[in-house]
Amino acid sequence: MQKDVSGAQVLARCLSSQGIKYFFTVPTPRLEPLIKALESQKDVRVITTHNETAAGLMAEGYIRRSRLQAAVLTDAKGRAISQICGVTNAWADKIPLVSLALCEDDEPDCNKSVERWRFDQRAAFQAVTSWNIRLTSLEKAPAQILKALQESCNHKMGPVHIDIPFKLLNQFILADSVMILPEIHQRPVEPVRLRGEAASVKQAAKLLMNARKPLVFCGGGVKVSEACPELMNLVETYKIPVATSMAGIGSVPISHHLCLGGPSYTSGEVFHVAIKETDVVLAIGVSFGGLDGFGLPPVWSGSIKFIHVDVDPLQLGLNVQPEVSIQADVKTFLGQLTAELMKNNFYGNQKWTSWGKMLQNLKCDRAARLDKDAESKGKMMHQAKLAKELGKLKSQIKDDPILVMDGGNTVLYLAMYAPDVDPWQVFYPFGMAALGGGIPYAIGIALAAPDTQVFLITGDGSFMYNLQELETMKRLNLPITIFINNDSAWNMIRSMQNSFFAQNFVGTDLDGIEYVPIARGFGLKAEKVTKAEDILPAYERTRRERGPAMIECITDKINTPDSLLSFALVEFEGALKYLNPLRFLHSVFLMRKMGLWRNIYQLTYIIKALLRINPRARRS
Ligand SMILES: Cc1ncc(C[n+]2csc(CCOP(=O)(O)OP(=O)(O)O)c2C)c(N)n1
Ligand SMILES: [Mg+2]
Repeated sequence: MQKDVSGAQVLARCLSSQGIKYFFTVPTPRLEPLIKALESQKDVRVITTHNETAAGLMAEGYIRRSRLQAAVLTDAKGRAISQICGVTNAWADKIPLVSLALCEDDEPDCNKSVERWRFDQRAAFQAVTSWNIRLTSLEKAPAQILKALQESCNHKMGPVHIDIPFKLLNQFILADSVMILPEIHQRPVEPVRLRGEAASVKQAAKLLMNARKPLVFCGGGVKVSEACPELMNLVETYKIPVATSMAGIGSVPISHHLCLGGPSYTSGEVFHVAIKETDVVLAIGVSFGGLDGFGLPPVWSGSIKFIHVDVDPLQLGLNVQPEVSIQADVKTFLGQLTAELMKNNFYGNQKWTSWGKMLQNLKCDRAARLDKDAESKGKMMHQAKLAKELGKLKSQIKDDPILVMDGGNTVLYLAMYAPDVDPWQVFYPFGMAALGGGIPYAIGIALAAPDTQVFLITGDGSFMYNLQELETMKRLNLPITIFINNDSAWNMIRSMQNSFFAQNFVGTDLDGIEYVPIARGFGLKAEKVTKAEDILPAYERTRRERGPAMIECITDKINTPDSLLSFALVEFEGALKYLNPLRFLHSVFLMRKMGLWRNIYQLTYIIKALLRINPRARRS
């Protein structure tokens, strides 16, 4: 009997029949049969890129927005390693990316001459995937692929890796000997509705009802669980102040009176005061990372009782030691909790209103100061002004553009000044906070939402990580506008050198780079602006026809977001107990260079947050 299907065809059919329709790759001769086979499948698109890291990030961006699974496909070894950066971002943010890479088997290897040791590729992916496998035979491949896809979308949700021995691609087998998987058109990423254990929910409700100053702290898990309405219902019914992690931004509108905003990096002292004074924190779908001060003293009060709810058991008890920990889907849990509170005829606590009011006053104080900063006049455009202007521009556009953020201070300024964003309209690699995802994310997201405009707002440093993909953007003619915040610096790092290292600037200036010719070199329309009022006309000129465009916005590198001082809090407070008094005096001596007022302002900020004192807020 004639063996009639190739390995490449078997694999392409399995993946496509299981709803994987987008593949992001860097082609190589060895991948050719698989790419050809994929392209012959119905509705499959293979997007070729210039770098495996970018390919991974594009696939991830596609999944983040479409909530459909997609794959990154690369050749082996160096090419596979290059995809790991994208896979790692997916792992940190629980994106069910399908990572595919060829691998060496005992095949004669074209790279053998340089292979001095056997590289265990699968092991390299192990740390950053929730599951991985090496295909063993074509007969078994369909079942193995199906298992991988199911593992990526279980309650833990995350990327999976499949190693494909190169020799399988060119083998032939009988079509009859391959299991035919039932055809599905798409593979949607859906939350797993896991119920919390009833006794623990009861315990959580009891703890919450007895709280003096409760706080809800929510993370990206709220969005993924589609639990924003339930969250809003809980905080509004019981008037509980709510803060979000960076990943949770948008779960509650920042302008809502009970919302304090993101963590300290974006909401400043209001967050510090809240996490020092609260006695019970209901932490939902959040993993307490470094950006959140780990949920631990000295940044958070040590006497907080935490109720921690997450669908992934590995997150529970990882940093904070919760009083009550519940493995559950956030939406399902919130339903259970509200039912339990109602069963107890609980309708809130009068004291919670004044607690919320005090925090709200702090928030308003800060908002007034931020507005003043944005209006401050200098020779160059203030970064706050740029962020505010871009927020305004975004809200003026009819079809609410999607916002992709990349950078350091650029992202902080945006989170502080941009208007409310829907959680599915804003994208950033929260878990790893890795620079450079902006351009690839924008591409993946634009492919997932072809009729929506995408705004990529990026720092100048971050823009340069993956700028080769401007070619991909142009080739696909995607409606992306890149706004570069050109402050000629790695400014988040430079700001630290400014504030804490006596302006000893080392390696953080990025002067003399002309971004407009770079973008035009790739065929993008591009303009440079130096004033906020020129942004809208430049945007309109570049948007006269479909396709990508870039607007380089020149800003003042001297500006520093005040909330960046939270870094100091995290680091200084942690270091205080080890502080050598002589070194401390030396630092004060060095700080004199920063100028008296700047010093006083920064010290007051730190002291206020440390001592939880804000007399103005307390007066109300
Ligand atoms: C991949 C990676 N490398 C380094 C860092 C550390 N880092 C955080 S912010 C920053 C500076 C970013 O500069 P830019 O993109 O110009 O944004 P800006 O801070 O100037 O707004 C750096 C180097 C990081 N987060 N990720
Ligand atoms: Mg910069």
